[in-house]
Amino acid sequence: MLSPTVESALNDQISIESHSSNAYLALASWCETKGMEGSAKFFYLQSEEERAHMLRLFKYINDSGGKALTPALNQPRTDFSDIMEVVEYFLKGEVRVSDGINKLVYIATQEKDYTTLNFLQWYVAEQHEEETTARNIKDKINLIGLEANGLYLIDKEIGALAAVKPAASEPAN
Ligand code: OFO
Repeated sequence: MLSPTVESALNDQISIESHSSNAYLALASWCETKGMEGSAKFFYLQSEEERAHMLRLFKYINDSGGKALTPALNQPRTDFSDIMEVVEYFLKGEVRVSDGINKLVYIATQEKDYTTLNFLQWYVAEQHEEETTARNIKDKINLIGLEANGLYLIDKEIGALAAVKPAASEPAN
């Protein structure tokens, strides 16, 4: 059984994951309209992943006797000057998600809710992975540069990341 405090914090995280899914859809669209197909594929997949993370929270709250709330959608940012700005926005988004997860872990600890703490471990590991991915892409862009054939190579690199990503799956529990 969830305490009202934990339930409300979990619902806050639903909003964050939902906003990320929406924001990454906008990034995918920006990339696609700039002819960066590899990067578009990567962000479409990221968007799906964030939705899967949101659904995992839905299931957990409802299975634990609470009520998952469908969040309102905010208009995400749609304009960027270049791919570096897109990736920086992506990294910022992941840091925001991590902050939300850390806050949740803190609240679950305060509430002595060890089941929720255990549930959150998957998110803690996932966020570490996602922040690393975003930082690695940023490093690669710095290395390659945005001039001459740089954009082509960057798009290939980001597209290659999409190729090794497992398809986002529905939550198992
Ligand atoms: Fe769900 O925010 Fe990243 O992975």
